[in-house]
Amino acid sequence: MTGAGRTQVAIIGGGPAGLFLAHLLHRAGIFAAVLESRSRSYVEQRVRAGVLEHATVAMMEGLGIGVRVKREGLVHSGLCITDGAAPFRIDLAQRTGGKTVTVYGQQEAVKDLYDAAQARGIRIVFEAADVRLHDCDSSKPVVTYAVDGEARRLECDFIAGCDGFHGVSRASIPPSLLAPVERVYPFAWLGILADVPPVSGELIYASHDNGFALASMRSAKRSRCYVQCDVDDNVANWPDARFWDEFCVRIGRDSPRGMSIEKSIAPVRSFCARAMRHGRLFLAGDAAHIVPPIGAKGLNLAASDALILSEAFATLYRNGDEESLESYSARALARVRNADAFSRSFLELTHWFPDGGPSRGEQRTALEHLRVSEDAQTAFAQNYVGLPL
Ligand code: RFL
Ligand code: PHB
Repeated sequence: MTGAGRTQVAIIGGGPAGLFLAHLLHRAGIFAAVLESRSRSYVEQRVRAGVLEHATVAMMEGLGIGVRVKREGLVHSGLCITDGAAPFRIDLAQRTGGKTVTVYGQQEAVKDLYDAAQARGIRIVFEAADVRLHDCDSSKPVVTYAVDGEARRLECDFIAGCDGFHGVSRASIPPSLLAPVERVYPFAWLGILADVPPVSGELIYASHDNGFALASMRSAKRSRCYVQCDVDDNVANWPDARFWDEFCVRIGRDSPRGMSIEKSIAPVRSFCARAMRHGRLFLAGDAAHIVPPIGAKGLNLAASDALILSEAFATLYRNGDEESLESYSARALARVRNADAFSRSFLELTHWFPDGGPSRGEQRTALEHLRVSEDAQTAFAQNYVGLPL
């Protein structure tokens, strides 16, 4: 075995969770190395999240990587919900004492995190193949991997598993501890990206007899739009013309249309590990939990996990106190459960359920309640902009 190395925290995965953690640790003077299985350009081009909570933007600014998100991000102080006929607006800022969200593509945030990591000399290994975790429950964990066919070994004090839902880290937590709670919904989201101006300056969430639709954006010239589709549907069944027709029916108005530059189907699921730690391995982000995308919480939870974990490591390295490491799972999971409950109730308000879910009548009643009740709008807005860290 060649290429041995050592660091304090070995971070597996260079998505938002791993990159935020690497920067937070760097700021705390803790050495970390990130092992990412893909190339940098692949990760930077993966179309994912779009909505950043105010606390996530504040974290980026605090880390000195907030210049572009402040300049190019679109600040949203409200959003629209419609049942296709009677749209209403929820004023996020008014109901939360001035808080807003920022629409800024995940790829852009990831680009900013990589650029700053490079400038700060944070170690990132791209295209790390065959990443394996060893001895996580000992005092000397090790990660092995290969680059260009050459085997390497990284010794460390701790491993942070930030490798997303399909990564390898979670498998190192014994099933009896992990004991995840999982729910797979009987539908998926078909999303497209198109270089046409968004149909509205604010996001529109539509609950229609045909199913859910969401009008979002990435800039004043680029739209990001979704429709609920069957769980086993295929993008080949959705030529652009069909997509736009159905999208317009569901949101209840006409929209600028254009050729899609990306089109993909993502399942809607909820998954939550009961424990995010085993010995010296800590999970963060999608590696430990997935929430339905409607609440726009996944990337924000990845950022808050990274913050809570970095604080625990900083306390340990500063004064040897392990208590905050022990409370990491509980602190992080409290936020996740809240985000999952919010996303699930928003899902039940807006999606067509083939069976076992709320009826249209129940959804209409709940939508009407949200339309007229100030308390319901305040609770919704507080959850949407994100609870304090
Ligand atoms: P990621 O982003 O999946 O990154 C994990 C990284 O680990 C790498 N990896 C490995 N590296 C080394 N060895 C291995 N064996 C590895 N296996 C994997 C991967 O290549 C990758 O680079 O997880 P992370 O960092 O936890 O970040 C989570 C977020 O990406 C995710 O929660 C969000 O995208 C969810 N999400 C949204 N979140 C929001 O906060 N706001 C939104 O508006 C929002 N919209 C969305 C979303 C997710 C969606 N989909 C695709 C389900 C909209 C959609 C449609
Ligand atoms: C997105 O723009 O990708 C997006 C926006 C709002 C959501 C989910 C996804 O609730």
